[in-house]
Parts: sequence; structure tokens; C-alpha cells
Amino acid sequence: ETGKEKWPRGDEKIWKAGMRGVDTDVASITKSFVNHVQTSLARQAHNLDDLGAYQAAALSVRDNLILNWDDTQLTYTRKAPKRAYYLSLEFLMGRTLDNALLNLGLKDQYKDGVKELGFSIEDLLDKERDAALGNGGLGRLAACYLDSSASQELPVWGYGLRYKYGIFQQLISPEGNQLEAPDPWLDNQNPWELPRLDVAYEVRFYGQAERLNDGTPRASWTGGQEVLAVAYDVMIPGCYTKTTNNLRLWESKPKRGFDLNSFNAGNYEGAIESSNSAAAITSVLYPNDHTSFGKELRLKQQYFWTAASLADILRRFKNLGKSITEIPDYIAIQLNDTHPTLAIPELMRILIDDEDLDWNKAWEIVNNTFFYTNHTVLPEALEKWPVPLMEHVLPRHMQIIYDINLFFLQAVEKKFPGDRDRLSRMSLIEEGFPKQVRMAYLACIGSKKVNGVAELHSDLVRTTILKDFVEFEGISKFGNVTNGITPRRWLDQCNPELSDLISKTLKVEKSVWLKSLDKLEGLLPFAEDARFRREWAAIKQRNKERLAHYVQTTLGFTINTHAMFDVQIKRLHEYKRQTLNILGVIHRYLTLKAMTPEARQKVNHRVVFFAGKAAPAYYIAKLTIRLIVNVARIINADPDTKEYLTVYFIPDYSVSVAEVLIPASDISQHISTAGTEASGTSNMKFCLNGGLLVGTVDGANIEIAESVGESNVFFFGHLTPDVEDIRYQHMYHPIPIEEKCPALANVLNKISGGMFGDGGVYEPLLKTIRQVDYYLIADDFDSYIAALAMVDEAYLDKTEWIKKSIKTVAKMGKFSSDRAILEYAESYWNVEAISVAK
Ligand code: B1H
Repeated sequence: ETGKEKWPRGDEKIWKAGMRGVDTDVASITKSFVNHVQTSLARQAHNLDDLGAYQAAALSVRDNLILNWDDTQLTYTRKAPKRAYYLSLEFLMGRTLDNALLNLGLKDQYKDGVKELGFSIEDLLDKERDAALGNGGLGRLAACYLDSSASQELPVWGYGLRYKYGIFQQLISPEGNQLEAPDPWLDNQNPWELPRLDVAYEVRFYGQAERLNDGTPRASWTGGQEVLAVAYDVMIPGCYTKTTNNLRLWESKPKRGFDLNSFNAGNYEGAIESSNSAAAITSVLYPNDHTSFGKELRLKQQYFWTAASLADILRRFKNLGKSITEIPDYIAIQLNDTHPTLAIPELMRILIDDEDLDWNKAWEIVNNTFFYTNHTVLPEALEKWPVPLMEHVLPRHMQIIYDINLFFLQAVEKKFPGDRDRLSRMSLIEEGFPKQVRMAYLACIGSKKVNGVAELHSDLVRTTILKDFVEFEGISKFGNVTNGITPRRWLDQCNPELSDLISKTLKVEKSVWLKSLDKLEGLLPFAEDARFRREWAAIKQRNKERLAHYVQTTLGFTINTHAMFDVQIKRLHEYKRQTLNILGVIHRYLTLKAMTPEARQKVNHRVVFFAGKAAPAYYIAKLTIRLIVNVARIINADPDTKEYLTVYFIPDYSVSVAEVLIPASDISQHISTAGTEASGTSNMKFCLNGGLLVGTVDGANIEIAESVGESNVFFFGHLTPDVEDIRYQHMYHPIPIEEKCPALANVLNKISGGMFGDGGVYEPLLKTIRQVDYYLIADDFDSYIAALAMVDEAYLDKTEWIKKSIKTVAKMGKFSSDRAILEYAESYWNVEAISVAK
């Protein structure tokens, strides 16, 4: 079909002469850089600072991306393959310039080029602000999957929201309290997005829905508020390939500058207000990781985004000229958690009200188009929307959900006649005041397949929250795709020396092994090579020094880089048990204090790092931060012990801070109560950089241990099947903490007693442990301390330790997000790779 087409307009030769390729030798790069300084930024050599130079470099690199993006999109249009769309409310992209340079294979050229112009590439990279449109693992996973889709040449687009403010900036007050400040990430302009002001859709809220009652299931939905969704495209380059995919983010704006009707009625204030409320939809990312609050604005975000995305996807589909019933042959839509579940009733609405399909045909199309990934089994995170709110904001969707529920429950009744309990358990509508829509159930029954994000988690989905649905629909619908991480950012970019050493050792090009990560197995024999081990250890040491330098320049602390670096970085949450870690630190401190100076000499030196944000309204999590900061203040100043043990809380954790912390770790902690962490992905990042795991038997820790060998991880704690029973005992046969775990009781008493400042401040936190202890801190404390003792023991033998580190990296191939995205493409979406001609 290609090649035979007529040139679209004008003289083909003149067009072709005007088209530029982008030359990538150093001379062309410096020329392009200077051009952008002059004509894009309107600046000159004498008034160009690092920020300006970063922008010029970014614009110059962007030229490459745009040309590749154009070719990629043209290829997709011409070849019309089945495409997948990844709908996620969060994309935690981090910085782009370094990643783009590496994926394009242009890092060295740009480094030399900017040097010739008097700049250092490292300084420029450092000027970029993170794109932090996500809370944590769920949003970062979406970013890794985009990188892998492009790298594996899969026709996948992401759809999300262009929040004006990303995740808040975290400040720590002198008392140790978390303070939140807005993240105006777009203030310096964003060279990585292309505004598409011509790609816009109208999205309706509120109004009236009336069934036509004409023998069809159709209804009309009119009135209410109409808001405009405008597209911004972010180019996603693959690694050593021309394929450059798209992430389309929607911005909300008023349909008109102001609401004319109110204006004409003399209600100027009302007019301004409605324009404000349209812009409000995409103004800020909700920072409540793992909690569902039922806020109207959040519901509006979800609908705004799913409606605009579906309209865009269907417009593209309609350009193919196919019958509407062929949607599932051309489109797969992956729902990243339940946040985009409204896409299911929205597609039903379009097929029924606009396309006039009958109910069963529409439902069949929907059922073959959507795929749902669950990311948590924690009850507080499972989304439920109050029916009255839904009826108010989305009246037509509420009707459709009731209809879906009716047909669904009729089918359940048919299969399990007379089982009323089952019907009420499985209903999409939870009875109560108010009634609520259970979004996970809607996502489940509307999708072709459902998956969890690690083996254990997928089992829990099948046997707990969706058990009834497995019994009704059959087990084969419920799968697992263990999460992965992109080795481009999480090895090649964040740990360039290790990446170079691996290439040199394997004698394999990065363009190969970074996309076939199983090749790392070739490192195994080198664990026995003393020279290789020395190089390996030296790189770890330099990464520790790089982190120490970061802490020195940002916080002013001097860190002992010859100590073991022990890192726990993730959102603050009770289930993740940062408290267990800090209580363990206090225990170690008390133990050190009780030793003679001679005995202390034999103790392993340790530096403990924490970083992470707490949801602004999560009181206990914020109190944990306060405790960590104050424990650090006391311990780091104690002349008896500070050589042996120091603690740092690194404020404002982000993707780019993670890129400095992870390569520097000797061990990292992934210590959630068994059965609570769906997967975890930083566990993979640490292991890929040669840090060992201390962890519970939870989430992806289990599969990591299976891959790297149990002897190379430090496991502790109760197992998932026991957790329920233990909680039951806590409720009905509580054992006083002094009896159950005297060591912990002693630690808690020291805190209460004021060792780390006013003990009263921490009482609410201590109470969660002394009383209900829902997350089993007391039950796991002794085995946790024992695991850390094993770590100390193992670290004494440096040679063995480095061998463990090498063997771990060698066995991490499975955890590439390339493997994960290919599983989605092959086993779920039926989407194939398609290459873009050079
Ligand atoms: C994960 C969330 C999450 N699971 C609600 N669930 C949110 C839920 O703003 N909200 O409403 C935001 C985030 N995030 C994480 O997903 C899991 O806890 C991790 O274990 C997992 O690795 C990650 C990616 O699958």
C-alpha cells in the first residue's frame, strides 16, 4: 500500500528538498543548539545561563524526537495495526533530557557539543524539573511501560491528564513536620510537550438524562456543564529505534471564555465562576495514594479524562472506515486500576445512544475491548462512588450502570439460583447510606481480562476481593502480569558506570542487552573473577560518594561513605512499615549505647536513609516522618555512637532523587506486612543496581528471591496466610506488648519517655502499635532484628557480599518492563510490534 500513494499536495521534489533530517555529528549538534539559543529562546552567548542552555539542548534533542514521532505516527496510520491504549491517571515520568539522549544514542555527541560551547552536560541535565504527575509506584509503572512499548516497537499510546500542579513538594519544618508546597512544574515552560490546540473535545457534566422509551435502550443526555478537553502530546522515544510513541495528556478549559448565558443574564460573577470550574478539573493531582475519598472534583477528573480519551480513540478508529462492531479488532484499552472505569459505561453510552447498537452487541464490544489491572487489595483504596453523586454529575452513566447491574445479576441468579447473599455480595451497587458503586466490580465484569501485578497479589485478587467473580466467570479470565522496570532509566541512566562495565564484560552492545535483559545472566561466571569484583565494588563506592555529595550540597551533612548504606524510599504508609524500620534503628542505637567502646569497634557501620511523602491528610504517616527526623537529630549528634549509626531523612523524594539513592545502596528495605504490598517496583530497581534486599515474603519480593536465589535476600516476618489469624488474636486474645516483644516495648517506652523530644507528640503513633497493631509490628519485630543481624554478619565478608551483588544483578532479567509489556501485548491485547522504516 505504501509507495504507490500520490504525493498529497504541491511539488513533491520541492517538499522533499525542504524536509530536514537531523544530523547527529557534533558540529551539527552545536549548530542546532546555537540556532535554538538565537531563534527559539531569543538569547545570546553572553546572556545564556545553565537553564537557558538546558532549554536549547532540549529543543535541539526534541527536533529528533519530532521527526521520529512523525514517521512513527504515519506508519501507524498507513499500516493500521491493532493498537493498545494505556489509560492512567498518573504518569510519573521524571526528567526527560537524559533519557531521550540515551534512547537516541546521542549522549556522547551532546556531551562533547555542549562542552565546546562552554557548558557541562551534567549541569544542564540538573536544570530540568521532574514531571511528577503521579504519587508513586502506580504512576512510575505507567512511565516504565511507555518506555518499554516504544523500545519494543509496540503501537501503544498513553492517555492521562496534564495537571498544572504535580505531586506537592515536601518541606520538613524544624520540628520535623512535613509541609506541602505546590509543584508549579510548568512555570519554566515544558519543551517536551506539543500543544495540539486543534485536537479538542467537549465533555458534559450534570444535566438531564431521559430514556427515549422507544423500544431501544437509548436515552438523551442534555444540559449541564460543557467543558473542553485540549490535547498535549508528549513524545516517548524507544531505545535505539526510530519508534517514538505518544502520551496524550488532556487539559481542561471552558468551552467559551465564559458562560454566555449567565453573562447575558447579568450574572458576571457566575460566568467567571463557571470558567474557573472548568480549569479546575486538571489543576492538581490528588496526592492520596491508596485512599478513595469520594470527592466530586476527582470524579470529574476521571470522567473528563476517559470521555476525551475515548472520543479521540474512536475518531481515530472511524478514520479507518471499518464497521463499529470491529472495534475490538483494532483497539485494546488497558485500565490502570479502577480510576478509568467510567470508560466502560461511557463506551456503552456512545454505542447505544450515538451509534444505535442494541444492548447485547454493545456489551460484547465493550467486553472485548477493555482490560483491567488491579494494583491493591487494601480496602481503603478500593474505589466506591456514592450513587447520589454519580446521579448528579453523570446521570446517564448511572442509568447505564444500573442496567449493566440488572443484566449481570440476572445472569448470576441463573447460575446460582436462589443465592441471595451472593447477589448482594456481587452487586455493582453496595447497599447503605448512601448506596455506592463498586468500581472494581464494574471494571472486572466490563473487561476481557483482569490481572494483578505479582504472583502473590494476583492470587489474593482471585481468592479475596474477586473470589465470587472467579466462581461466576471462570478462572481463565483472571491472570497475572508481574510488574517490571525499564533498565534504560533504572540502570543505564542512573548507573552509567555499571552499565558500561556490563557491556564491556558481556561484550554485548547496549542496544542489545538493554532490550534483552536476560543477557545479564552472562555476568554469573564473573562473580568468581577477583578483578571484576574489584571494579564492581569500586563503582558501588563511587555511587555512594555521589549520594554523599548530593546530601552534602543539599542538606549540608557529611556522610561516612565507608559505612553500609541502608535505604528505604517509598510513600509513607502504615502498611509499608517505615515505623518498623525506625523502631529497629532505635533498638540498634540503644544496643550500641549499652556496649563498651571496645565492643562497639566490632560493629558494622551503618547509614540509614529514608525518603518519601505522606498524604497531606494522613496523620499517622506524618507523625512517622516527624519521629524519623527527630531520631536522626538525636542519634546523629551522639558522640558515643555516631561513627556507627546515622540516620537521614531526605526531603522531597522524587524520581530524580531515586536515581541518586538507588545505585548507592548496599541494602534496601521492603518490609510491608505480608499480603499488603501488591508488587513493589523499587525492590527491582535496587536489585538491578546490585543492592541486596531486606524484606518480607510479600509482593514481587517473592519472585525476586526465586530469581536471584533465597541466599541472596534477607527475608523475615510472618507469612500472608497467618496475618488474618494474628489480627484475630490481637482483637480477641491480646498479649501485652511487654510480654510479646520486650525489646520493642523498651523502644516504645524510650520514645514515650522523651528521648526524641516530647514523647506525648508520638502517642497517637505508638498507640497504633500498642493497641490494635493492625500491621503486625510487634509480631514481626524480633525476626526483623534477627534479619538485620544476618545482614551485618554477611557484610563482614566483603568478597562474598560482592558475589551476592553480582549474582543478583545477573538474575534480574525477568524484571525488565519489556518482558511485562510484551506479556500484555501477547496474552492480553493481541497487539504486535511494527517497525518504523529508517
Ligand atoms: C499502588 C495504588 C494507588 N496500588 C490509589 N494502588 C491511588 C491507589 O490516588 N489514588 O487514588 C493511587 C495509587 N498504587 C501500587 O502500584 C502498589 O502499592 C505497588 O505495590 C505496585 O508496585 C504499584 C504498581 O503496580
